Amino acid sequence: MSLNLLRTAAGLAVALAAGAVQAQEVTLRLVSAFAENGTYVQRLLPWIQKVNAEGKGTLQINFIGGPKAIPPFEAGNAVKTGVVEIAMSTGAFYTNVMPEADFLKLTEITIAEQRKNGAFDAINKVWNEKANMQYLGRMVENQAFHIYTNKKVDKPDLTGQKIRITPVYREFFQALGATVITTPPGEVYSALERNVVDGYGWPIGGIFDLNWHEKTKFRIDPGFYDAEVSLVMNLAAYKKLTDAQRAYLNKQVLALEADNGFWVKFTADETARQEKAGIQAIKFDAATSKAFRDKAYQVAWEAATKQSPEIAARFKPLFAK
Ligand code: 173
Repeated sequence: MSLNLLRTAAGLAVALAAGAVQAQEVTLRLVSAFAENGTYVQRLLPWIQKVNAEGKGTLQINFIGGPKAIPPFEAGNAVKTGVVEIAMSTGAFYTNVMPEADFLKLTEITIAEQRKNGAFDAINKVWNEKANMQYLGRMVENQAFHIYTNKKVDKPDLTGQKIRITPVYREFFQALGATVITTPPGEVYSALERNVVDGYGWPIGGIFDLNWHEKTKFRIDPGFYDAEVSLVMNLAAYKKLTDAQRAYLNKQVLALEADNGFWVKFTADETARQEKAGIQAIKFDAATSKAFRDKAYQVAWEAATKQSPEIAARFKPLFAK
């Protein structure tokens, strides 16, 4: 072979290799069901940056936006149908895809433990079969839900109160006597401002994201359930990834979960910040607090069992402490 021919052959080989590398890079679109300026997205964006920096030639994530891109209660459907590949959302926002999605609020163990005890696989079996989704991992935990209200109570009784909800709180708040109104987070501020509601359900963290503290007088303790915000992916798109791409994505999701200790400190920080903002904590005695929490779980598991007896029975022992 002449030197020139050798050079051409070598050049061709390099070009082919580069082409092959490019063919192995996939870009996944990701939408958030939560506000872009909120804590969840603010933790997600640096993760996406890291995924993209370390994933050149393998996998890239294109963040397409929050509720302005796709309404929060539609993000699940967008993943199911493949309009986007990945959503950061919570089960309560895609009960229109499958009612069981909301059961994830009932986990009493960490996502790390769920991966060990079989809960994670059990979740994925249902998500694969019923929603055409892969449940990639959970990025929010250790965030109990609370009742925030402008009407003071001295016992766990919401009679006469109108409370903003999502499916998370429906049965429990109704059992406490409340009238409930479902809205996405983006409508809570104006509902408070216009006295359409007296209060709302939300986790311990995040009420400052959309300025709700300006319209909030009381928080009822204790908290109940655990706010679940997760990454879910269109199953066909997940299966279409190469083994290397799938392994890379799962590795990065595990790294994200490994940082979930953040939420423990966030609970303490946000509790203090609420107090500073003048939000008064309403507390009950120990027996009443226990009965309140027990009732929250009892009512929700009853509703889950009624909704989907077989799946509720499968999840319950795996979600328990
Ligand atoms: O209150 C809500 O909108 C809700 O259901 C939720 C779920 C997880 C995290 C934050 C809020």
